[in-house]
Amino acid sequence: MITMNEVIREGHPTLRKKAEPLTFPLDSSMTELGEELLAFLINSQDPEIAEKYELRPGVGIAAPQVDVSKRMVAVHVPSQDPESSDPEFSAILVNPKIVSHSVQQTCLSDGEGCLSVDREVPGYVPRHKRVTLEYYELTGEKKKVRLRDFPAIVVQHEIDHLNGVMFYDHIDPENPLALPDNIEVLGSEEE
Ligand code: 4LI
Ligand code: NI
Repeated sequence: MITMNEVIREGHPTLRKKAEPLTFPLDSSMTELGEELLAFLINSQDPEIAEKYELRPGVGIAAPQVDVSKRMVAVHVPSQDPESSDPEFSAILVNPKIVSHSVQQTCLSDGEGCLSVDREVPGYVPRHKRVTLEYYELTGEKKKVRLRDFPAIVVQHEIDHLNGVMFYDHIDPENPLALPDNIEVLGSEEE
């Protein structure tokens, strides 16, 4: 089982490397890793399990965050509708690639967090509001999906990890709360 002990933190050189593409068929160590990454997210979102194992909640994790420099990520975004138990988007993505995206940008009103960053970094992280994503499942099946808003943000954050990019690289160092043109702030209903 993956716990926070397996998650490397900022300063570790693997987080700044470009991860290697995977080839199919995957070997069993890589399918197991994919399944473990997704299980980590599901566990981290369960209040009892998270408390017991001291897991920090997350909706996305990339293989480089457990020091495996391969192009694999897991995403598990729960439904916004508490009535529904189906997640909004849940997948293990192998060799994911954004093939097109909106001009419109979005960002989280409260900023982004990362399992590899043990501090709060204030500031808006501009992301594409809509993305078309191509990836492979663990079986080698090719998929193409369109995502928007929070799931799209999460996928962009995780693909950044495959390229050695951290979320705060995107924050304007002069004015962290500056909003670029054509951006929609997501999350807070206030203002
Ligand atoms: C408990 C159970 C407030 C602060 C609001 C928590 C189940 C921040 C937001 C969760 C913030 C779940 C999240 C991400 C932010 C903040 C990630 C809570 C887990 C909200 C996911 C990858 C950025 C993703 C919205 C510094 C570990 N996740 N919140 N950012 N949730 N979560 N990111 N931002 N401010 N990070 O962190 O998984 S993309 Cl689901
Ligand atoms: Ni991260």
